[in-house]
Amino acid sequence: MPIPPTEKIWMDGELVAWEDATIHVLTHGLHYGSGVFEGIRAYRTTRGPSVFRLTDHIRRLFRSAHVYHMQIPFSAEELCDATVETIRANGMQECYIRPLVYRGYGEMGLNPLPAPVNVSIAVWPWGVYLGEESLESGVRAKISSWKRTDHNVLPPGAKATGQYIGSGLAKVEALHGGYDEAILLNHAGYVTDGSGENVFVVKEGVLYTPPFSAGCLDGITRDSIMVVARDQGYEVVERNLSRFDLYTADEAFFTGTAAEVAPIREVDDRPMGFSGRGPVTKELQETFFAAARGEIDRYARWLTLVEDAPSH
Ligand code: PPE
Repeated sequence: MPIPPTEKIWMDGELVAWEDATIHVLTHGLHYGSGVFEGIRAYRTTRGPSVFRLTDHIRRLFRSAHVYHMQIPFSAEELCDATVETIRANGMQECYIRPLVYRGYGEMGLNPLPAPVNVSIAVWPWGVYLGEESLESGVRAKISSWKRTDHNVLPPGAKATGQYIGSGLAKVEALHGGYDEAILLNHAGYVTDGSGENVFVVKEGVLYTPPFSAGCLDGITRDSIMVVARDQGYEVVERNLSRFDLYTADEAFFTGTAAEVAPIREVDDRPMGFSGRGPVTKELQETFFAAARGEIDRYARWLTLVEDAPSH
């Protein structure tokens, strides 16, 4: 489905009309993937829209930019304010938010340093990422023949636009095979993450997820789920997972801003112990949504209420 247009997009400090948010075809980032980005969601709460873990996302954006020698010409605070301003300007109650920092129009060539650094923030309604049914019935995942980039190929902890071309290969392979999502292994054969989600398995009431050293993104939803799970009394272990661990889990699920908390029903045609949404997944999923919707005081620190934020 094409992106549903909203009113305004924030570009380098200005709100411009959606249809005017265009760039030159010789933009560096378009040729070489020299950009970094974030995916953030805002949820409806009884106190108006609220951005989930905004400062954590913006901090990760700065870390990603730092790795690629990009000097963002705004402070983290300015980008947080700009995010809120963009949501407000579009009158969104719930939306997906896409901040993008990219090498713009300037010099061509592989040295990115002479090209300017541009920043944009767009918001739009993005429904259930892995399909309407996914949050309840779960998805069918396939272990990809494509490997996740090694730490010395492209740092997996930096959310760079260019690296997602590899995630696209994995995603298409999964879709062509009749699956919903891909799970990528690293070169040692251990699980890293999905094409755009972190992975958890549940075995005998304990949660397991790969460590960053395996080559996954330091997902903010992953972190939220770890906090929520521990608060609910679950043990959460970060350790390398093999495909055997996926095939023999009681439950498994993906976490991500776009995907939210999506149960994995099968991996490589092997149904999970609980085929569908298992009880632990359901409990954590419900708690996650309640936290994001401002229903749990304990997690109020994760919310940035759009109506409370200063306007400029
Ligand atoms: N791993 C990868 C590779 C990844 O891209 C994401 C986010 C995650 C894990 C989960 O991270 P977090 O969102 O902080 O919990 N993927 C973003 C892009 C999805 C897209 O299709 O574009 C997202 O979820 O916004």
